[in-house]
Amino acid sequence: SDVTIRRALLSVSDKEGIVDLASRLAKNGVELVSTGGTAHALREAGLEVRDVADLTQFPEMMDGRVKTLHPMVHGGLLAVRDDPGHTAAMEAHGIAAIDLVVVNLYPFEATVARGAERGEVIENIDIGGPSMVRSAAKNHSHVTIVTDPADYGELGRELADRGGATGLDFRRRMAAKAFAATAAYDAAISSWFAFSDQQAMFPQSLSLASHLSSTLRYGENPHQQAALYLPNGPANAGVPQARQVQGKPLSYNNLNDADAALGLVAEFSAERPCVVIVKHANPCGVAVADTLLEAWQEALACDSISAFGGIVATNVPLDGATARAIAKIFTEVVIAPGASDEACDAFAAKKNLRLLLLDHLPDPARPGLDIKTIAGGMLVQSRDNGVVTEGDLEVVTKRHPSEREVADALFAWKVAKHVKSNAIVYARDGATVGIGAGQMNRRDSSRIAAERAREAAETEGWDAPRTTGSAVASDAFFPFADGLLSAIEAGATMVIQPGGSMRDEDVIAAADEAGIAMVFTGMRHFRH
Ligand code: 93A
Repeated sequence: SDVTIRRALLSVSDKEGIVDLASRLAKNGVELVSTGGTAHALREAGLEVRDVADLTQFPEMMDGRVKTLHPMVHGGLLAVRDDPGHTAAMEAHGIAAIDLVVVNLYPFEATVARGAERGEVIENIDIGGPSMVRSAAKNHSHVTIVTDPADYGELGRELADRGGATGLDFRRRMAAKAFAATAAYDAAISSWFAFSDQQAMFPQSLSLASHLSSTLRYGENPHQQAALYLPNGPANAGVPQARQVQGKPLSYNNLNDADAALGLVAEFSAERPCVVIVKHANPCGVAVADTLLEAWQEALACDSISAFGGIVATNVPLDGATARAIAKIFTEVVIAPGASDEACDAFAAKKNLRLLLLDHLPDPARPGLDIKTIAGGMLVQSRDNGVVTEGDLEVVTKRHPSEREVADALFAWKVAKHVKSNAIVYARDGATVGIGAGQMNRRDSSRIAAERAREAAETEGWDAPRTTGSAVASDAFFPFADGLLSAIEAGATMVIQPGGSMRDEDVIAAADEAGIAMVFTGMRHFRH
């Protein structure tokens, strides 16, 4: 099954290593055939090359769009060498066999990535290249196809070992790689067509192709298998890589929770230290304060029961005092943009605690994709990178909110964006005081959040739950006044919500009657 290479067609966009490879082939007495640019590069290196145009008796035409799309090329690639019908056709038309094809394609993704205009992107859709790749790969019983400069070395060794021939194993492996390359190439093109008008989806959509990064011990449950995949190409740009400094390997749930915690804490500017505690992918305590230690204490006070076994994220580097306080309760993961030596020492005794450090926090406004699988397919959407600022707020009640209420409302709103729907978040003085997550109706989320605040007051020995005088955020509009009424009952004096319900008037009337302030954001933050 060894096939001796007598004639090779070289046509590469990435010219790296091609001269070395061609010299080697020439020394073995292989006839070299090439397209314009490649032929030029080889001649410059002093090699003897035959132009494809000479083989086809047609000039390269239409700005190179038609160079190798010709029966003299594809006949030479596709002919089954031991089929009498095929060899008769070769003889009748003067078609000579091509034994080796070295092709790499027009740089479509790189052209898109550098922001080229539509016309230039289209011109970089390679047609002739993939056709040769597919012809050669299909006929790998007789033809060798190499598409990746990283494989030139192995091709050289194969030829050396087998006296100028390649073995079937090698050809089959390279053919598999070749079809993977053309499949990925076409996937990139189709993504570009689908999303080139949507800034947020593209070019991230090109990078749905990913590679296995590591296998995990198990998935969400021990009977499920799991692995971490990372996108190929530029999708990771701007997202910092976390380094694990200590602790057991990260589990599937750890990674999921740490991502949720990091995503939320990154919403808060480093001007004020912020702590986020996450459990089961929902925040159970979030606070900003003058010091990181205070922020930790306030975040913990929101729901110290749920914080047990939680994931903690900070928006500023960890200091010793905060690390010692965190280390007092059982914590699965701590993730932070750096930690002092003192902080690292505080965690060192907790062998199981996984400490993850980053150089900087990810930009919450970055574009990107959200992917989830459904039976038989997957759903892809652009990330929820929407941000609401004070200028976006529309006051809809008679009473206008105070400055403190607005600050608490915007804080609660940021948190609510990261809470599973239906999300209700009470906040006061820069700390969450009650969080209701993942309920099927908004009134239940409201009640649970208020109940949490009552329990916290009992645990901490406060006179009253901290929902008194709080701002409350709802991730989507209140469809009825009842959800709002339970928030008023809990003592909220300010409401922030998207608005847009058919019954907005009822809801506004209920707010006015209670004398509270309410603002509409005009943006919804469902999260499922
Ligand atoms: O424009 S094409 O789609 N039409 C062709 O017939 C064709 N043949 C080879 N592109 C074609 N190629 C591509 O040209 C190859 O895939 C390779 O990327 C490139 C090499 O051109 P040159 O040797 O002129 O640099």
